[in-house]
Amino acid sequence: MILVTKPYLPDKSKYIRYIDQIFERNWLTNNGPLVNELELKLKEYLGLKHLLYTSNGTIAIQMAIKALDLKGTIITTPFSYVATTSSIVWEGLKPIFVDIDESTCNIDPSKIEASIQDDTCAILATHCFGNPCDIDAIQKIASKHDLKVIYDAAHCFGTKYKGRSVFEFGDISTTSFHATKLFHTVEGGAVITKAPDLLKRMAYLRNFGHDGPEKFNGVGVNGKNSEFHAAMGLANLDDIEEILLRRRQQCDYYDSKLGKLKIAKPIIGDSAEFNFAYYPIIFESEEICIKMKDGLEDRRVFPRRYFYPSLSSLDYVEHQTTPISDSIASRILCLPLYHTLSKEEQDMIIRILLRTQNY
Ligand code: T4K
Repeated sequence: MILVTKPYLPDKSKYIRYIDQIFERNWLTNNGPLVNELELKLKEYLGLKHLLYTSNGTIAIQMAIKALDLKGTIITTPFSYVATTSSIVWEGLKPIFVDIDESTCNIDPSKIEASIQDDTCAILATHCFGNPCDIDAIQKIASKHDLKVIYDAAHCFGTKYKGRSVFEFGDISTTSFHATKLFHTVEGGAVITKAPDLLKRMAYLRNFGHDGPEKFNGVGVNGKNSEFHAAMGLANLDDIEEILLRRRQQCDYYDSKLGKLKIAKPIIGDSAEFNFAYYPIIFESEEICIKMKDGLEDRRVFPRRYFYPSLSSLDYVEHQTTPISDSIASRILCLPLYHTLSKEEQDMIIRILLRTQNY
C-alpha cells in the first residue's frame, strides 16, 4: 500500500538519546530545555528573529488572530486545509472568501480590494502547497487599507521568498509541524513574527496568560508543546537538508515522466525557492480526476484530494461564490511524496496514471 505521505522518522538511537535526557531531568513539558533548544535551532536554521513553538498549527493560527485582537471579517482563501477557515470561525470572526489565482492556487490579490468591507480587519492567506503568495501585492493592499496580514505557512518549511524564509512575512506567520509535514515534531507548530510586542503577547497566550505563578496577563490558552515532541524535532532537524533534497529529486522525477499526462501544476513564482512539500496535479475535469484516483486506488495507491471541498462550501460559513477554487478543488490530486518513496514505486504510479488516461 502506498499512501499520500509517510512521516519521516529519524535515527532511533538519536531520538532515544534525547528521551534519556528527559527521563534524567524529569522535566516533561512547560517550556523545557529541549523546547528552548528546538526554538533556538529553528530560528538559526531559518534565519528568524522570533519563533514560538506551539502544540500544533491550528492553535498557532488561533493565537495569531487573538494576538492581533482581530474582530469582524477576515479576507481569506477558499483553497486550503479546513484549519485555515475553522480557526477564523472558532475565534468568532467571519471569513470573506476571495477566489484564487488559477495558476498558483493562492488567493488572487487583484480580487481582494473589491471584497473589503467596513469591518474587515485582516487578510489570512495560505501559501498553498508551499508556494508563496504574491506577498508584495498583498502587503500593498494591507498597508493601503490598514489591514493586518497573517500567513498560514503550514506547508512552507524550507520555502524562501526573495532569498528569505517565507515565515518572515506578514504581521504573523504560522506553521505546522504535524507528522505529515516535511519537517515534523509529531504534533506541533509555530508562530513567527518580527514584532517584539506581538511575540510577548503570544508568549502569554501560549501559556494560559501566566505572568509568573500567581499573576495573569490577559486571557490565555494552552498552546505549549512537550519535551518529547521537541526531541523528535531536534532529531529531524539534523536531516532536513537531505529531506528537502530527496523531495526535489522525487518531484523532478515525476515531472520528467508525466509529460504526456494532461495535467496542470501550480506555477511557482520567480521570487520563490520552493520546498517540494506536495506534488499536486490538476486534471481537465472532475470526472478524469476521479477516474485517476480510482485507477490508483485499485492498485492500492492512495493519493489525496487536497484540498476538496473548496472551503467556501463549508456548511458553517455564509455561501460565497468562488468558481476558480471550486473548479480546482474538484479536479486536483496530490500524488504520494515522502522520503522513502522509491523510484520503482514512482514508476508504478506513473504507469497507472498514463494507462488510466488512455482507457
Ligand atoms: N493550515 C494548513 C494549510 C494545513 O495544511 C494544516 C494541516 C493546518 C493549517 C493545521 O495544522 P495542524 O493543526 O495539523 O498542525 C493532514 C494533517 O493531519 C494536517 O496536519 C494537514 N494540514 C493536512 C493537509 O493533512 P489528513 O486528514 O489528510 O490526515 P490523515 O490522517 O488522513 O493522514 C494523511 C496521510 O498520511 C494518510 O495517507 C495516512 C498517512 N499517515 C498519517 C499519519 C498521521 C501516516 O502514514 N502516518 C501517520 O502517523 O490531514
